[in-house]
Amino acid sequence: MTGAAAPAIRPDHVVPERIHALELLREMLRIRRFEEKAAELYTGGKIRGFLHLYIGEEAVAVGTMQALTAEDAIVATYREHGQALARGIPAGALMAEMYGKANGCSRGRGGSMHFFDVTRRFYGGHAIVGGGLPVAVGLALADTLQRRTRVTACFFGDGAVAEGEFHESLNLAALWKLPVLFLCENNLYAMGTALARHQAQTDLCRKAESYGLCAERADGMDVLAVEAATRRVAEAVRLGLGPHFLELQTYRFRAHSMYDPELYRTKDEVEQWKSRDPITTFAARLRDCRLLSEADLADLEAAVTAEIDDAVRVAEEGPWEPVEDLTRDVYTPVSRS
Ligand SMILES: Cc1ncc(C[n+]2csc(CCOP(=O)(O)OP(=O)(O)O)c2C)c(N)n1
Ligand SMILES: [Mg+2]
Repeated sequence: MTGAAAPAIRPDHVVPERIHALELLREMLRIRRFEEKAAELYTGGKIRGFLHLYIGEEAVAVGTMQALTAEDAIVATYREHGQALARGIPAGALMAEMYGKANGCSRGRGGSMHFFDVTRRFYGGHAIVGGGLPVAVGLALADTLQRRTRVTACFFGDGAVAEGEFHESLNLAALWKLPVLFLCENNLYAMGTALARHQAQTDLCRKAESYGLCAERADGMDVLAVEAATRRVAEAVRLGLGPHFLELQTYRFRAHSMYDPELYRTKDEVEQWKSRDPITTFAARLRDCRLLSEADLADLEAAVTAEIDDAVRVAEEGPWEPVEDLTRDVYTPVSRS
């Protein structure tokens, strides 16, 4: 520190515990740097297929994950790199998956949109909008029938509320009081369509309430707010109070996928949201509270860079699936001849 006067701690600042705060920051940085590297590798032709970046939304994956235990299940969408990293799937297994290598978390058969890791109870990665919701209801039903006290956390976007599965899943979960935590990542757009252009009712909590769920919303750009809200609702689900709905208001800074001319939003709007960047605002807040020094930040960045470099190495060195495995896991009727 130089001799400059230290900034005052603002009254609206809740001072988090230092170790935990640095962990939250580190997790968000891991996601940001992992995705920046993925974008670079995509441009270089190392990663192919679809790639949907989560940049700008990191506080949602990191904040929510704090409230979940290793026993809980996670179901996510195709924009799931952040959830997978925050859940603890090694970055190398994720990078290798995007390369299509056999050491990827889905053996290279899923790619960016289909991360899967049963050992960590991470059940996708779903490319179909709304497709994860019935899976989450099924997982929660299994837990209920087997009398296990677990939560199934289901992430989905604002676009999913237009799908039949959203309504069917919320209805069944509420009817059977299943332990599902519905986590709606409302980033205002479904590809290029703003919520108000496809929904008569844009208050997503009201939609959930209409099925009998308790619903609340939180600022998805503030990792502490996300964590606090998720802890509250996850606890209620865990206590057997039925499914809950949490809307996280957030924003993606990048295009919908790697190809998107972004004609549906203004540069001004994007810049305004970028001024609320969950990483830089949280780092500034920690500096204000004197929980973070420049040296701490440099250490975090160095550790994250080393991890991402290693993930790329794991992907580069990983094997391709042998050609003999071409029909493995492919259903074919037995020939009767
Ligand atoms: C059933 C279905 N319909 C259409 C698509 C094409 N599609 C891919 S992503 C997307 C938008 C989804 O938006 P949202 O749920 O808000 O998630 P976000 O991309 O904003 O994270 C659409 C329509 C699809 N994958 N599945
Ligand atoms: Mg969306």
